[in-house]
Amino acid sequence: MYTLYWEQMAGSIVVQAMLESIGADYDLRYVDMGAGEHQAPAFLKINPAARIPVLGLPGGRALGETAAIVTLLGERHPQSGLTPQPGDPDRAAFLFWLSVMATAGYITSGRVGHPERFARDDSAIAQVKAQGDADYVTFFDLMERSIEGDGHFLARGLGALDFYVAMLAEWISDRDGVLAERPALRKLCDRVRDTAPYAAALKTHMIPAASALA
Ligand SMILES: N[C@@H](CCC(=O)N[C@@H](CS)C(=O)NCC(=O)O)C(=O)O
Repeated sequence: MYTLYWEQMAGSIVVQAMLESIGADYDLRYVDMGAGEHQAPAFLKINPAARIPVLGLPGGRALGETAAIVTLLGERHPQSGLTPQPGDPDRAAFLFWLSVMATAGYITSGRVGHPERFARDDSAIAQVKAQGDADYVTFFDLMERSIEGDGHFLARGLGALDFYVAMLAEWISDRDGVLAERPALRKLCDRVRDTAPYAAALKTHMIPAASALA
């Protein structure tokens, strides 16, 4: 049994979509980041980096960092076909794009969402936000140019990278506008939203929940 520590519209979306796709047994534990629960001692024992998502593994260990979780889940469930396995010719592209999404994508979304954390004083916040917005658009331009498949990131078909990039697109404030100008990305995001695993994950992440740590 896996345990997914999650928060509304957080990076746990891609992990839950993978768990659903795999057909794994898992339970959900909501962490109220607004109340600072990710900074509390109980949670820091689970993830010392104080971040969501975290995946509790069968046997008691826990793993943070979205890219690490995606890679591990893919390796533990190769039959799912969600990630190219070691030795697969697509493995290098998978690792490369996963790393790009985790850095240029996820980290930039943090600058857009919380510019105050990247500014030394209040007067710099607006500039940080403006540059974050511009970098986020640049990231989605890169995604648009790099989609190999027809409605999927890699030509081989639906996989974890599709769940990941579709999740990053959920966080764009002008999602419809950005996707309207990027047809390949829009097709991918539409296809992903139409899949049952991702739709289930998105539904979970849109509904407020009660804390599981309180
Ligand atoms: N590098 C981490 C970033 C995860 C992250 O920043 N998650 C956000 C929620 S989407 C978070 O936990 N933020 C806590 C905070 O901002 O203090 C990953 O890829 O998993």
